[in-house]
Amino acid sequence: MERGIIVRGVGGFYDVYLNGNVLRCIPRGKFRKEGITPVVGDVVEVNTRDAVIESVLPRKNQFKRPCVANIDNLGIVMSVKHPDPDLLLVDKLILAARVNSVKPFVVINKIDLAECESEVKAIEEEYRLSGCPIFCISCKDGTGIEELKQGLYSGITTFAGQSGVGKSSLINQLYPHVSREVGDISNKTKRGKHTTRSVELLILPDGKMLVDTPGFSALDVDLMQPEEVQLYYDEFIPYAERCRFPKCIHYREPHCGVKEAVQRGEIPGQRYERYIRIIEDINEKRRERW
Ligand SMILES: Nc1nc2c(ncn2[C@@H]2O[C@H](COP(=O)(O)OP(=O)(O)OP(=O)(O)O)[C@@H](O)[C@H]2O)c(=O)[nH]1
Ligand SMILES: [Zn+2]
Repeated sequence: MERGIIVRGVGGFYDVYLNGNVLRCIPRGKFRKEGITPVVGDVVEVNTRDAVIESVLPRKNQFKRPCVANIDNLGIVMSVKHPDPDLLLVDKLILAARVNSVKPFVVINKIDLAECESEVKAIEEEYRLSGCPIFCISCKDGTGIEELKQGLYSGITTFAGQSGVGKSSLINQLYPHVSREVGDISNKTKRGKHTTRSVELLILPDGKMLVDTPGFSALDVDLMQPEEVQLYYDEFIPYAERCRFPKCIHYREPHCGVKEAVQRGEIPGQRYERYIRIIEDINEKRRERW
């Protein structure tokens, strides 16, 4: 029995990556009765003699679109411009990642379009204390791609972000072996983007893995408790102990160490303001539900 990872499903078969090779396997018959459906990213035990998947190990996390399990890292991609960065979405994706035990990192793409260095610096500054590694790249001229490759954590990485920021371009840069579809939005829709191709794990030469289809949902954030959100903001940690109230969520409470740090400019003000927006959005959604 050997342990491997499912990298793709092909009409009832599963390709399992084990010992540096890919073996096409069939799932054990009893899976269907037991209601077990293996998915891409699953860690499985394989009887290599018969190429049969004997068991699926418990999942660390699982996502629907694309349907993958056991994501380790999330690359949150934005572009300097075209489109302008949606920092609220970036913040929500950081949260959604951390809630699901996924390590987030930030990718600022299209730096070739920046008119001056300070344009990129200003975006970087927003996330400097967030605990997320930051990579500044251009998929157009290749700047920063090598650093990103080196800096990629081990395990399975997926990319998410607004439409048009360059997620597919980045996957092509990191895994140039197969050409994938990159283009303007209208072109992709015309050809029925992502409807025919199912999700796959791409194995990089050093064994790190990429999900070939971008996507990750920030929706989970709406279901969080407002008190819980602050736990995922690394920038609050050094100041929260100065709050007068032990349950301070750094919102309307007086004598708040975090708000004082924002006022002194020690925590990026806009990142804090977006935190408040997230709290208020959650409160709003809760009111709608009750
Ligand atoms: N100038 C510039 N353009 C880029 C860069 N990276 C990607 N693009 C262009 O941006 C457009 C969108 O790129 P995609 O890779 O399709 O973006 P995406 O995030 O996968 O988009 P969706 O599939 O809609 O989510 C394409 O026209 C790319 O050629 C870059 O670094 N610089
Ligand atoms: Zn506080």
